[in-house]
Amino acid sequence: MKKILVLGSCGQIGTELVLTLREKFGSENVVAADLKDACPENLSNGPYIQLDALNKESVRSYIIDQKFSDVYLLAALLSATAEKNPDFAWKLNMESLFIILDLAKEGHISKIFWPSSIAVFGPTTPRIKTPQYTVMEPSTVYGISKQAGERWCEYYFNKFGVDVRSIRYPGLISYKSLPGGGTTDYAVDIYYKAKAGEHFTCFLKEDTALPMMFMDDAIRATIELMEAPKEQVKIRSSYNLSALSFTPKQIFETIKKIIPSFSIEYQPDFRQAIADSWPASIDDSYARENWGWKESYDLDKTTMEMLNNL
Ligand code: NAD
Ligand code: AKB
Repeated sequence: MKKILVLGSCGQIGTELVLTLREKFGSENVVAADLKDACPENLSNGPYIQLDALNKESVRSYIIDQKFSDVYLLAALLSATAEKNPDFAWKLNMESLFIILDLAKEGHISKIFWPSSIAVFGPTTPRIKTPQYTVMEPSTVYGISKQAGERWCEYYFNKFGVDVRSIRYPGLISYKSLPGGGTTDYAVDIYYKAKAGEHFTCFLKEDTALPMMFMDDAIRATIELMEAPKEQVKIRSSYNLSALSFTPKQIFETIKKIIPSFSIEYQPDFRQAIADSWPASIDDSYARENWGWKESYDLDKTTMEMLNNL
């Protein structure tokens, strides 16, 4: 029987991942863990523990004691927040990963999921249909930490046989939990404003295309990758994964078809430079070929889900 720990469980991805894993593997077998002292209401259908991913002794003793088979490590600072606190972003994003990789190397964990991001790419990367293997010169501290993390994951797999699996998520769109300080957050905020009948001020220019994905697709991809037979997981750095690519103007027009009075203005801030350094679209043919990935939400379907559920 699986026993799963989701560390960094109270954020945008963790909230939905924990709920889906609990449906699949049983609530009592999926422990949510986060810095937050109290379990949020929406995760109260199963076990919760306050755990600091940087507290090496606590994380080690808890994982060794509880004998987890799978660990999903989600604690991190995202792109926009990381630029404001680069030293701490590097510390959190790297040290938490080493604690978990070392536990797996010592045989205390069977399988790790660690998310990477389209932020591993940089201004010198081909922007359209960015290939799996290409120039990678990230210009943000977040992207540098994700690229280094990918290299270490592959190293631990090759040298020590650690079964670590990873996806380069695009920007994720969801309604159950707010995003945590990224450059793609505008594509969630815009739905909140539209639904509230308010004007939206976008922090990116109208023609800035970025890769995106609805959360249900991202959660399904994550679990499909984790459940894939080991021999099908041929990439141990991180898989490119794609579903949508759109600009602020395109998402606005999709919403306006449903809410004709919705209005927008564009006031780019420091996040514009981050977005400009990232791909506009992603080639994810390895994920499709290796473990059968296929998205099911396009932009119109995503918009319907967001507006119906917010
Ligand atoms: P988030 O900011 O919404 O959530 C992160 C969670 O980690 C929060 O609940 C926070 O309290 C917790 N946390 C922070 N420091 C911690 C610590 N020291 N110990 C324990 N918990 C801690 O982030 P998210 O959007 O859910 O992202 C999760 C992972 O996925 C991150 O690694 C992120 O880089 C990656 N990712 C996210 C996206 C996206 O669009 N959401 C895209 C690409 C990659
Ligand atoms: C961010 O914008 O920082 C994240 C990501 C794409 O990694 N959503």
